[in-house]
Amino acid sequence: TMPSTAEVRGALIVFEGCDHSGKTTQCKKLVAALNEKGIKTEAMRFPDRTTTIGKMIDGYLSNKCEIEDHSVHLLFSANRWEMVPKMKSMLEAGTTLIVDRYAFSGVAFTAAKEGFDMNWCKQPDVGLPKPDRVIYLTLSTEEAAARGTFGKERYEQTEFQQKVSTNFEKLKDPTWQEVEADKSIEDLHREILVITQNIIEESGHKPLQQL
Ligand code: DGP
Repeated sequence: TMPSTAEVRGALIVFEGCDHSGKTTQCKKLVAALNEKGIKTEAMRFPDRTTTIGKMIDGYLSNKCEIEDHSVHLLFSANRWEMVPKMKSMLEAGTTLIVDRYAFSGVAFTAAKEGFDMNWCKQPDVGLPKPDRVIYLTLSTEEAAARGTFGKERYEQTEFQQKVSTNFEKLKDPTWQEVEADKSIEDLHREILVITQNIIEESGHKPLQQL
């Protein structure tokens, strides 16, 4: 029978950052490039709008329905928890996961709302697999403005996004790596590819930690 665990586990790499920083584009290019190099890699994104919980979140984000702020915070967290068995089994089987947003977005976005305390916001995600590295994409204010206007989804407003950025700054720890995203898609991709290959090599023999 096939062994269910690889000798070397996959790395858990999360992308966070403000809107228009290019997270989604970079995640896609990175997954393709790593697989091409023979490093087994899969993409994940949160919120995952395909599940039952994800569909509720999608309705909320697209302003089709209202959900009380605490309640929706717990739904976003539940949407991450429901993926944990899949994440763990993939990592154990040696697959690296590239994740577009994670618990840090959860804290940064909800704590940007009136009356929310960062510590309260962190609690539902305590115990989730801890990323080996968070790649935090940053944009200068000028470049962010140059990248155009926001869409129609909830949270897509400049003032709110500024509060979110301030919150991300408070969440940084030594596992975060800040990468300036004010450059071409290809230049940024090359930089990220070098960084992630190092993380994958370093992480394989270390146990997975928890948030
Ligand atoms: P995206 O599909 O990456 O565009 O993300 C959808 C929006 O939801 C985006 O504005 C960020 C926000 N978001 C992501 N995760 C969470 C979360 O856990 N809690 C809250 N309140 N917002 C989140």
